[in-house]
Amino acid sequence: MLVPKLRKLSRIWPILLSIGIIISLFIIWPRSQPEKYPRDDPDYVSLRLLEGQKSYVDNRGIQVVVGHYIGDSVDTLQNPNITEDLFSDLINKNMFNPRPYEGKDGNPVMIPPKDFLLMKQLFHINRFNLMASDRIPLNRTLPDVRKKMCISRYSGSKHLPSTSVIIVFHNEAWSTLLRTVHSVIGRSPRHLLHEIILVDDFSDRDFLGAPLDEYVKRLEVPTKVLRAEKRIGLVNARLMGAGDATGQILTFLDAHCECTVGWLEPLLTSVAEDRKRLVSPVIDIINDDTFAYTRSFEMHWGAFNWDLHFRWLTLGGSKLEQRRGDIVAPFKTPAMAGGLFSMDREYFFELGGYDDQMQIWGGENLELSFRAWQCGGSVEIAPCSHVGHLFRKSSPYTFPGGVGEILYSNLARVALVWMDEWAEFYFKFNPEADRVRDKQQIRARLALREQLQCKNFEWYLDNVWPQHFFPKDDRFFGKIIHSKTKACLMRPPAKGTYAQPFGSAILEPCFPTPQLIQMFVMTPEGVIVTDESICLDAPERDTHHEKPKVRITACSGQRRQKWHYDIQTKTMVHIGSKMCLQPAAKKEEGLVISTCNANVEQQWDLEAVPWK
Ligand code: UD2
Ligand code: MN
Repeated sequence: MLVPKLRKLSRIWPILLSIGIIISLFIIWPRSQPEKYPRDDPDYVSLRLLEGQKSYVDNRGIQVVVGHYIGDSVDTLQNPNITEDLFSDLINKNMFNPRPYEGKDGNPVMIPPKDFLLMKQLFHINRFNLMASDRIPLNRTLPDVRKKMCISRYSGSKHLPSTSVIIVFHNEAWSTLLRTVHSVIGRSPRHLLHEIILVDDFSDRDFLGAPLDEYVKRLEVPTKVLRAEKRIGLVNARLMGAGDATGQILTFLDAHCECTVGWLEPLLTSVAEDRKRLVSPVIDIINDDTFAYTRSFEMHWGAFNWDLHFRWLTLGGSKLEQRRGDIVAPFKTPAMAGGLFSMDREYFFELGGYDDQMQIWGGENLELSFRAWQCGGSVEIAPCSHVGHLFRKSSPYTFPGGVGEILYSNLARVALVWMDEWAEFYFKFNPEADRVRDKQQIRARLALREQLQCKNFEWYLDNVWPQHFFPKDDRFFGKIIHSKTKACLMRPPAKGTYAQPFGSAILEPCFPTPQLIQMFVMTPEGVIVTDESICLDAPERDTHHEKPKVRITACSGQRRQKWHYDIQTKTMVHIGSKMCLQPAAKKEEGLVISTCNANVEQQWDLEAVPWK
């Protein structure tokens, strides 16, 4: 009975298989294509790579803003390909199985089509391609991505203080965790490594227990594993590591990084020159799908948006001019991404360590950045130091108590302790944070601020981030309303999951309660800016169009983004072209500038909205 059936099958299975392969190739092949490695243009950033992450790229492709999106926690039922049993079986297995040349020089890993199903199932565990990671040796080679000048600049760094490297982790994969460790050992001068401290934040994977303890004993740099007795979150795990460390400098890394040659010397040099500096490397991108290594922009600094989410912004205008002379010198940044930095150990504690009331994930990077700046320290990026980090689209682990509750509580603490009037702005437009505001016990942190005699947030904005796009008493904040139609100027709404706030400026009916997407700041310099550092922009000369289009794009500081509001005529004059803002003939075409004519079409009302 079975035999003829099998025979029949044996005739059609090659056909089925080839169809399967062809379909899979179509789905997966384009994603596994090697990224064009930017050898020629050192400041090229692979925009395609960033696409899946929260990334905003303006039409000229200069500005890239990457943020982290937190997804839900591990939920096996969401993935139809995987059963509870299979999942619990898979997560405890260490399937590390390196092949000598896989991922070499930071190249992408190619998974053979026969493994695609398992690959997808494994992806779910850590929210990155675990199968790819498990095929790459722990000591894979990476390109030297530094500018040439960096090599001579740091060649004399023999007498630097040494560092304790602290890596905290919760349920990290074996291959990514140990590739981090081996890249530290393999690419740092031995005498600069005091020790490596791994802090296990209550992981439950078998292989992260005794096998890890055994493994680290064999390493040539003293390495220990500290273990939390309950889930304590990354802030308390880092505090645990820092408390145990004995090196003069602390260097923190996430548990899925790869350091490139020469990464450590610039960080230690900068801290050695001034013990009150917190110094981050340039964070390159390890692709979550292929593990390809891509060099990232050096000319980005860190800041944050109106929702207090960390953002990379392009270093523009005068800031860039100042750097012309010495493009590899470390530069000051308003905030750091959080995971990768060096600082003096004693200064870390003098400055108040971390806010130990912050749970699990989020907020600590801004808290530490504000505290450093406001209390007499500084935050820098050393462009000669490059470390790769595996950016994921969602978080793989649980957030006990709920993602929202945890993240908003952490951010509420940041705002309440450090941001003065701007805390009110944050709470006003972030009801989720407002809801947890009163639960925060912050007395100890306010006492710290007092004791360290820290400066206020206005000082921070004025001096550390003068290009900021937050409201302030010297500028307009509110709605820009078309007088005739009573419609509100609005930035283009986000399309799908990943916001793309560039495009045409549009006019829509005003929301009854003020919403951030209809709020604009107009600075004394005449820049009309909104959240995410995007500006109202029009060409100074456009010989092709009688009524050139007005766009919303990355702020550039250029004259094409300067406006003047005439209270008498109620017109919004574009300074570069001397033309006036008005709606386009067709609504879907948004806004244009046109010869000023005192027509009611060109009249606008600026309706201030109280923000504090
Ligand atoms: C970024 C930072 C990260 C941290 C975070 C905000 C970079 C590259 N990464 O998010 O360091 O500042 O923003 O909080 O700048 N972990 C624990 N216990 C937990 C949760 C996480 O030990 O309960 C570990 C985790 O295993 C990892 C590190 O903390 O090694 C950072 O977590 P992440 O990689 O999920 O954060 P990431 O890179 O999205
Ligand atoms: Mn990370």
